[in-house]
Amino acid sequence: MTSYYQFPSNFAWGVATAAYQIEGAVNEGGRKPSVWDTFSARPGAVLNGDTGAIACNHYHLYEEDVRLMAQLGVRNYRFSIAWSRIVPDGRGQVNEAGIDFYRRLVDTLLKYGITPHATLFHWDSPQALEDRYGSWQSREMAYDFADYVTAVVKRLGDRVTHWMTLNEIICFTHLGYSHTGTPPHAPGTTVKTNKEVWQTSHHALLAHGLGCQAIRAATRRPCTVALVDNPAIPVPISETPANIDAAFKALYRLGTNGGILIPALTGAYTPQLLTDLGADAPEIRDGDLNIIHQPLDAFGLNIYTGSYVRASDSDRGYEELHLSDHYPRLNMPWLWMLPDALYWGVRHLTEALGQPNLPIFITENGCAAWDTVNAHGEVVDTERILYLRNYLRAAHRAIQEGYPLRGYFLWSLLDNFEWAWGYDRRFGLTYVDYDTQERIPKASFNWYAECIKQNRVV
Ligand code: GCO
Repeated sequence: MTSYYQFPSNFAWGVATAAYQIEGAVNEGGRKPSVWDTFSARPGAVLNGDTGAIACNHYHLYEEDVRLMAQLGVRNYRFSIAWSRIVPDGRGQVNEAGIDFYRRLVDTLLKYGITPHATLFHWDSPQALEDRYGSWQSREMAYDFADYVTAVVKRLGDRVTHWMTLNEIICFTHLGYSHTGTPPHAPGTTVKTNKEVWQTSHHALLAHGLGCQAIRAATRRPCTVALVDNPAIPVPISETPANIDAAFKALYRLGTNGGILIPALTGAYTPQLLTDLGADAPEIRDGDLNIIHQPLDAFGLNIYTGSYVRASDSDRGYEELHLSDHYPRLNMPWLWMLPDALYWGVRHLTEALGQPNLPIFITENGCAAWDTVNAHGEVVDTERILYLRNYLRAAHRAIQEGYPLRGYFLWSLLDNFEWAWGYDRRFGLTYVDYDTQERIPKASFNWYAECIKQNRVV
């Protein structure tokens, strides 16, 4: 019998989480507040007044959670390190108790044969730096980030060799500071001009570049360094040469790609973006683009959805197609079911950006479904299986066609604190009963375990 959708034997199967979304224990082990503690405490900022104060209590239950991963069969785990556990005031004194937590976690992972992939920043910046200079509004943030990275890599670089600098720059810059953006994101500061918004993402790019340099300078072992981004992914409405060409053009312009993905990978902002922004373009100092454009060992793509485009006679050469209210969605307003985005995301990086040898990891993919525990104590999340199966088939296609897709981290191991949506939206393979902290593997957990076991989409 033929086995369909078989993956290469060295394909890296994994799951992903982030510190503030799962750890809880916000006042323990010397941790000080992050902007997300402050933001979520503000009435009306987060749905139902939820905060990450307890979350999945992973800080205490990490051993149980690593056992869950072992049961799932993943050999790779992407998690994030909380800056304010390591350097509670944002700069200065290193808190060794914070390091110890991640050392315990990493050692447990290694004991179970699971490779740790650490993200150094997943949105929870120290409140102290928000108070001092407005976090990403200041260029100083990039330098403080690099010092924090040095502190981490010096201490954990003997056992962690896969590093990711920043997660999804657009979310903690444009969605955090934009005067037009909704929903609000931490820290909820509304700056006055679009130029100031673009300045925050420019500072984040600078932090990425300085962070890469800091990792390479501090590591004691050979390691890999990556950036994790969630670019807007143009998907040709049909695969004609003209529509494919339109999608390649759109990659440089859609969303904020031209000022985040493109400079990170090519060393230059999309020129037309800067022209269009005019006086709203960020200040880019001499040498910044060289710092930002660091050689990378891998690139992490978070892909949940995409945008359909087709060829057009306009100056841009493409047209973005509107999705109607009837287009299938999972349980988030932005979560359009668009599996081909995964294939196109990989292909765009390789082809449109001309990086044939850059290993690509899907660092997040997953969905919120409408999970409930049934009378038998089960969560039968068939919508999630439908979603994942189709996205993994698109991943398979990319590999079949020779694109360098090396691994996949499903978001997420557990239901968790979904930012401004609090605990209302569940993205986990494992259901979390927040009253008891009981973990209940969903049907999708068993489905994914079988995919990993058979090394194919089942
Ligand atoms: C991200 C987010 C995750 C979200 C997930 C679902 O990196 O996009 O960081 O933290 O929980 O994307 O919205």
